Amino acid sequence: MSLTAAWVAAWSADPTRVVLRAPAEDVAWTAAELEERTSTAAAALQAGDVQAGDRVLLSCSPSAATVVAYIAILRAGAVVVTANTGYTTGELAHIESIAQPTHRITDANVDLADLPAPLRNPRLDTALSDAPAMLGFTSGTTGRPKAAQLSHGNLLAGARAVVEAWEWSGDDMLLHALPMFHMHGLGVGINGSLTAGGAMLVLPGFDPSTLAEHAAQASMFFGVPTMYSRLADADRLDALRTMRLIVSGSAPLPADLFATIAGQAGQPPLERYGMTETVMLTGNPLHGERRPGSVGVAMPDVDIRLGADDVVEVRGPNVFSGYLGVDTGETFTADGWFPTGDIGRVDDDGYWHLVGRASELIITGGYNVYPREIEDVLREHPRVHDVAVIGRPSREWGEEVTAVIVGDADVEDLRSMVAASLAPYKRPKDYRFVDELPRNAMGKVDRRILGEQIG
Ligand code: MLC
Ligand code: AMP
Repeated sequence: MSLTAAWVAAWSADPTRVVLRAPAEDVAWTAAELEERTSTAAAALQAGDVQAGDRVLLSCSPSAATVVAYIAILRAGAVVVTANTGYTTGELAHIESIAQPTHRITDANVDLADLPAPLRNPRLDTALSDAPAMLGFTSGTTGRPKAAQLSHGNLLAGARAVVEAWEWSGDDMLLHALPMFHMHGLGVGINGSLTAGGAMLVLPGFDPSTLAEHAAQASMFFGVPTMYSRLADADRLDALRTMRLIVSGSAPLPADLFATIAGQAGQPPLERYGMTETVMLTGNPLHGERRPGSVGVAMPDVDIRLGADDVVEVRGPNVFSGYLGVDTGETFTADGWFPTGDIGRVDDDGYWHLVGRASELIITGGYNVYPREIEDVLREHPRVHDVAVIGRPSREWGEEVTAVIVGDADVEDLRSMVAASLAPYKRPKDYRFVDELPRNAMGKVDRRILGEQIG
């Protein structure tokens, strides 16, 4: 079954229910209206020569129009290629060179007004379960993004798992304040809500006071730890008290922040763990103990084990089929499991804990950054002789991107070089200068010692 056939079935079960609210756009659409708008939009895409299997770049800010465009691409049988709206021209060009999209939807044309009149007899919701639905970009160890291929079946399995685990129903209203180009906002937020037959209230971005203003209408909120930390700083966590469920993910939730949320929001947050390649993998229980510092237990239908070097390995209907253009032998183990790159352990009660990462990945505010990509840009400066980019602990961002330079380049020069080629969240928040970088016997920079040295 296609993901969208499941959504159409959920809409037809209760067509008069309001399922999409977007106060900033004055939107309050029933299931029947959302069905009608997305089928018209899908038929217009087909009239605009979007064929089944074509790739459509979707790089838009959160809005009701973005939700419609996303659903329409899938209903038309095309593949959604997600891209951060903050990417520079160079970053976007790299993504396009891999994904080769035939069409592009950005904030400038998200209303789809430039398309021809909708086809009269569109072919909608006919994709098979193993047909590709999404290319999600994720930074590879080389530092340049790779395209993870997810099928309708993968996304549907991922959505059904969270619907079951969190007892998500048609009575729920999700307060959606996440970006709509990542697994958290799309695969969990939008796909989960549509699969459950529930409703969403979409905000154009995250801001503590706007969130607090709309919280009373909603039963669920999903955020990255930075969002909870900002709500705490703004003294607005208590707005979440009326919610049935508050979930944190995409980055580690520090135990002290867990305790602050539990106290001020009147309920412990449910921390869960996922990836672009796999949708959701584990989560703390809906009923039962939510353990600070733990990502909980396996999601329904997900198998999880510890592989070589304590890397977490997973398997299940939610797990992607591979990266575009990369041999699956390089991506999966010989017996078909996906090594996540996260180092884990299981405690005596079967709760999983993530204790590190096999790669040098930095997670800042829920976004992934690979040091190599930034180092490559900084190295271009003639007065940078050597450079290492590391993540330093940060209360606000979890980890803060920091460039450590050997050389005497001007910091403003470096900032403008970086701004010309990298999205804002990747740009170092701090530049430090040292005489030499600590290296191990293999000549590799020892990032742990470097972190200790610069404090
Ligand atoms: C914004 N900035 C960041 C940043 N976000 N810097 C580092 N890390 C980030 N995450 C920059 C801005 O460009 C700006 O730079 C400055 O920091 C302050 O901006 P802001 O306006 O205060 O930021 P804001 O737009 O409010 O964004 C903060 C945020 C956002 C937390 C709302 O980062 C966010 O939405 N994060 C969620 C990411 C996410 O969805 N991850 C899921 C991945 S899926 P300057 O220089 O202009 O001042 C995944 C799987 C799973 O991981 O398990 O879910
Ligand atoms: P992405 O490639 O953006 O999908 O990011 C996936 C990565 O985010 C995972 O491999 C983990 O390293 C990290 N991650 C997601 N959820 C959590 C969590 N709850 N705790 C710690 N790390 C997490």
